Amino acid sequence: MVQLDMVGYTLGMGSTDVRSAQGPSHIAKWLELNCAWPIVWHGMFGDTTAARQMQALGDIQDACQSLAQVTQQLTLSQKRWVACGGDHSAAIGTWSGAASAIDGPLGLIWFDAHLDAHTPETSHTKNIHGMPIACLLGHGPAELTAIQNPHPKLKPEHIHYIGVRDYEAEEMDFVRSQGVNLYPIEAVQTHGFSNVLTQVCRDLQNTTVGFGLSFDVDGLDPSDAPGVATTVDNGMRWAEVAPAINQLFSHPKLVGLEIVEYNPDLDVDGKTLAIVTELLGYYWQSYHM
Ligand SMILES: [Mn+2]
Repeated sequence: MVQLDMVGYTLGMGSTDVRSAQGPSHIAKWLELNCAWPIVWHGMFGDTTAARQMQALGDIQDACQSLAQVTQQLTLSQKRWVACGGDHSAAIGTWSGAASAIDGPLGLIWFDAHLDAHTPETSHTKNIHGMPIACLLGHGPAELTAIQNPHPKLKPEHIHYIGVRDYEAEEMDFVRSQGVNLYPIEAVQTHGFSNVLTQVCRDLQNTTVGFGLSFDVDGLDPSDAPGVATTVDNGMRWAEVAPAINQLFSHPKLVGLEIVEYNPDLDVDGKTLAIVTELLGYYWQSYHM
């Protein structure tokens, strides 16, 4: 039986609410008790010091560096993996590692209510979980843009946002000036999540050698996924998202999955954990198709 290769990012200090750091341990415990798949955890990286905002830079750099080494190694071994946060600053490590492992452009589907495209200069909160896209494009502190190598890890045309509905003008200006692909929530609701994802896949299929999915739980509607610190109303509904993502997982160019911002303390009746574990189930099953 093919094993599920996982790595944890136990760090929430990139956010105002640090408790997403507990996400990986809750997910690991649930999997241990409830499923029979062989699962290998390739480390849990992150510190629990009190450092916040830009003072957390060194700790986030260290955790992202460790995370990047794992995703790079697994990608080089042609293994699919899951990186599990933690807050969305994880993405700097996850995708720096994946990009360093593949020979050619990496694509990224960014499922999120937010753009996460601030630099320290434009950020209102100075929270690093609002900066990963800028960092991956090569904009931001060298500690975070030079993980694995000093080059930008992604090109704007290979990033596809889906479901964005909460952002500051500075990051929208940045994203637009860079030419990142953007499907705001209105577009998703007009065309349907499945059609949007099909369109994105077709594009990534033609323009990249591999691509990943960064799944921020807050992309979903809070009625489905209340267990996140930064809930935003009018999100995508899980019932519509689940079948389309399940189908995405069978795509041969998919290199890895990242799940971030799950905050166990804020969950209601285990609803969010149920979605996260259902997502993992689809992912694992896709290996056997
Ligand atoms: Mn995010």
